[in-house]
Amino acid sequence: MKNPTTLGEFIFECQAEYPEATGALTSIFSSLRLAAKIVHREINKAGLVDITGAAGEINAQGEAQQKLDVFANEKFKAALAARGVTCGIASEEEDHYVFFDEGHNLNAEYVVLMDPLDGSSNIDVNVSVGTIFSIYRRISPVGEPVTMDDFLQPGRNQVAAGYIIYGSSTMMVYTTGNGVNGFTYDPSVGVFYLSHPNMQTPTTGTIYSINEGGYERFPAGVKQYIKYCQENDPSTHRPYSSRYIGSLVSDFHRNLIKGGIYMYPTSTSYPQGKLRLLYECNPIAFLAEQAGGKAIAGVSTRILDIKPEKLHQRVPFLVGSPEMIDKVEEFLRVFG
Ligand code: P6P
Repeated sequence: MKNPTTLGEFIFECQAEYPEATGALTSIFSSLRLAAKIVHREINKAGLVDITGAAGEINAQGEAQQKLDVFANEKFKAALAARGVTCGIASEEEDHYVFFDEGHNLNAEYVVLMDPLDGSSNIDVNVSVGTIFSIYRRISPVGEPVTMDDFLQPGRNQVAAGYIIYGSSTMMVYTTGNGVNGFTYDPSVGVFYLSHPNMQTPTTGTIYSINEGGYERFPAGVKQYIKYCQENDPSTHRPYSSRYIGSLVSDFHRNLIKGGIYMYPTSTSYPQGKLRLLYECNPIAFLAEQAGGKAIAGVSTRILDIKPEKLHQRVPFLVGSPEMIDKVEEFLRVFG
């Protein structure tokens, strides 16, 4: 087999197709790649907390042990600030957006939104977690401080989006609007290799992912769809399989490859939904659509068309194989 393509080579080859490209996006991906390697290393020794010290304690080296989501946020923020191509970030770990006001970032044209470690509560039980990122061109004038409008853009404006999944292997999966590609990390050489070129999700599937413990609190249409998934009908390969890890990136990644649907609807506990529009739903929806899937918040409500109003806004989220999304949308249209 010829030498596998590395993430760096792939990004460089993609940039070469755009003579006008400045290399700024390439540099952002280089930052994300570096931070991903650092977080990968820290997560993979999390099981040794009693040696390295739990979050908030002083570890054997006399360093304050950070919660891993705080650690991840700091590493991604520092890596993005260091290259002079990002003028600001928004993060689940930051109440407000962060303006990179050092000189070399003032003329940067991109903003990055991220969930630095989604599902981090799963780390203590050794379940895979992920980093989710979303990249936009700023709309405020270059050279001036970023504004909230730079971050409150509809998801269809995204320049790029992706996730890093820290699972049985660490992978980066991303899109720049020309399909979805997956790269698997080889920690022995510190390189991400192209392992999943041009990822396309199956048009339908037999996996549904939802926290069924909330069943009584779901909208009627979601309840009806869950019952539909559970009915015995071999001609449509039902009953489907229920698979729910409790880690969005992991559930989405499995469904992206095998086909399936992930749902986090409104409920009495989360009347607006639980997941965050800007740095969870929009990037995952961009990936889903680029891989042939769909992502909606409800009937005739495409995630990528929602105009955000707040930085940490929550929305209902249904994402996955297009025929499965169409079916649950039909139930929502009929039953509400
Ligand atoms: P619940 C993790 O906290 C997360 O944001 C997603 O990664 C995951 O799919 C969901 O929430 C799990 O939420 O309410 O089912 O525990």
